[in-house]
Amino acid sequence: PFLASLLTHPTFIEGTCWTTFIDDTPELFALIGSQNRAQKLLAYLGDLAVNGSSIKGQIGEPKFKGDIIMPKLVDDEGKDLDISSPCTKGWKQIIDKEGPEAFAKAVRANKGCLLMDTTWRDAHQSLLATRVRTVDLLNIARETSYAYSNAYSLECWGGATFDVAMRFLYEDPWDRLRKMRKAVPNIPFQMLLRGANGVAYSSLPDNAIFHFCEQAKKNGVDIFRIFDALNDIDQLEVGMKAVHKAGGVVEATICYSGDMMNPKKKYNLEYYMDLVEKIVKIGTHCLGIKDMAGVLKPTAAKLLVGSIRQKYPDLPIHVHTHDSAGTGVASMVACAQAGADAVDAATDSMSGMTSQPSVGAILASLEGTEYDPGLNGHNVRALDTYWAQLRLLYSPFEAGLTGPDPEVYEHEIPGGQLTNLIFQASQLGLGAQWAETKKAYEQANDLLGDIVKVTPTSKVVGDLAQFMVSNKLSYDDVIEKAGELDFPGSVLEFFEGLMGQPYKGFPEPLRSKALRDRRKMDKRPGLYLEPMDLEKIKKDIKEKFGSTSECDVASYAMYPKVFEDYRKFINKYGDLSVLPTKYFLSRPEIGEEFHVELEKGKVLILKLLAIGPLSDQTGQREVFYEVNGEVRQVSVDDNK
Ligand code: 3PY
Ligand code: ZN
Repeated sequence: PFLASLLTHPTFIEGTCWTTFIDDTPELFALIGSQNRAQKLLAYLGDLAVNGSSIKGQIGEPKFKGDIIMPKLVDDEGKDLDISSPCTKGWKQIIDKEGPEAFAKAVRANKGCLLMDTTWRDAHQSLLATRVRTVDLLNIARETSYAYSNAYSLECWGGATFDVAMRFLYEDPWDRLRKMRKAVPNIPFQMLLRGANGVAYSSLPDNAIFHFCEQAKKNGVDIFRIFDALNDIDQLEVGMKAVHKAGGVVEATICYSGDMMNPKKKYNLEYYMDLVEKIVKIGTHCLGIKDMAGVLKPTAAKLLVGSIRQKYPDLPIHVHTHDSAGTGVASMVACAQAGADAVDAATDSMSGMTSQPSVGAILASLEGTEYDPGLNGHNVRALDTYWAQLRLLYSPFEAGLTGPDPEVYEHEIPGGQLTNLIFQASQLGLGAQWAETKKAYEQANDLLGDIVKVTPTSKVVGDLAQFMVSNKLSYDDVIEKAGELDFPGSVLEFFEGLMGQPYKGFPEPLRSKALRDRRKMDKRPGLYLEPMDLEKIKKDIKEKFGSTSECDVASYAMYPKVFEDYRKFINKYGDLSVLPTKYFLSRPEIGEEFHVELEKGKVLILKLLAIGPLSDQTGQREVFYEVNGEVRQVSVDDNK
């Protein structure tokens, strides 16, 4: 078709204006572009048809097979709502027009307890191994902009989504952010930033964190929940300063660990109040309380939030939890009653257990009280019908949880990590050792000095626990043999000080024995790390892959190898984010027709026609697809 278009093009026929032909006739070259893209897409679809899905972590086929039925929303009078364009009314207007301080003031002055919806980030991170794809967020974006127009924020970026987007979904996290932003212009976007670790697993040079936050703000993030996995204030401060500089809303956060009401435990009310004081001194627009494991019981929640509220009457408080033990709704209600301005919830069918408590349950609990979050319950429920279908579409990534687990009060495994560990255990055929792993996790935490456990320190504890189980090491064995053991890399990085300083110091002599002659940092790692040469990174990416942007530089700074692998994949298969999830995860039936919109107005109509026999000479099969009425063929290595 390209040649035909070229040969029949009037300018070509006339034989004039050759020098400007390329510039003046972009449509022909766009045609080559889209043919290229179609061919790359066929390479992926062909491979999927022959070899099945290669998406890491996928077990089996999606349980949802049909077409997704979209929800219908209503206005305040119960009439059908026109959602032909996104809603423009929301808390983001205040951030945009008046800035972060004014937003904080307005939130504080608001009567009810607002909600943050975590469905687009933590809920699927904690239930579906972070595998929800951009296309499925965009498909429900407009409805979300209406149903959650009065939400404090939509948590939709950061945490594990950044890494997983590139590593497992072959998507550009920045592209996701920009597309979501366009589709939801009214609700503040919130991201999770791991302090001086950015969205990575250990500290980066300060300039990389500042550069990352600048890009995140520019591309659509409004509110940054910044935590440090050890509650190390020096590490936290790096993230806070970077977000202040970028002009974002700073939500500096304390991580809640253990049981504040138990006098024998390490982290008590005084510890948390001291941390809050330090945070307030540095300067924050809002205070986050992050209960990553779901161990903040209602009584403790009331005391903690109540004490902070009393001492800092002007400081907005936003609480995060997981529903692992089943107490999430009760705890969030207790927080609202004690003076929290916002709490976290997830859409009903993506809530509960390792995820956030259910939005429907929280709305019902606060209905008719002064804490009512101000959302339209009908629309929130309608929106959930979409997610109920999506949950089944992503069933290959379920961890198989069956109910709440009050044992979390003992092992304190964060929600996101709990599903991950169960998932890994079952993939390795270690399902039977799961109980043992949980016990080992508790012991590993004790060995490391009862640290605050959240990414990346939770990974350190998890890695040590798995190391103990697979090498059959008891608590005492680790202490006795520390000088000879080959500890996991993350444990050594933690001991080196690459994740900051734990409260009350490192456990000795374990640290020194494990490190042997490795370095020891006793101040924040950023003081030891050389600044990253971001200009050189940019040049290198351009040389290797032909194009680059500041966002690419930020991706590379966080995950150099993951970024490079992602770009190589894209060069081979193109941008797969446009492929509907059903066909990303499983092959169509023979004769089944489906559509892929490569870009606005450029739709491919595809049909799998046949999969040829295996060739003994090449080890390949020919796969035949109909693409917009033409038969196309791809040769695929049969790897089965
Ligand atoms: C993350 O850092 O990804 C988390 O979700 C921590 O809770
Ligand atoms: Zn969380």
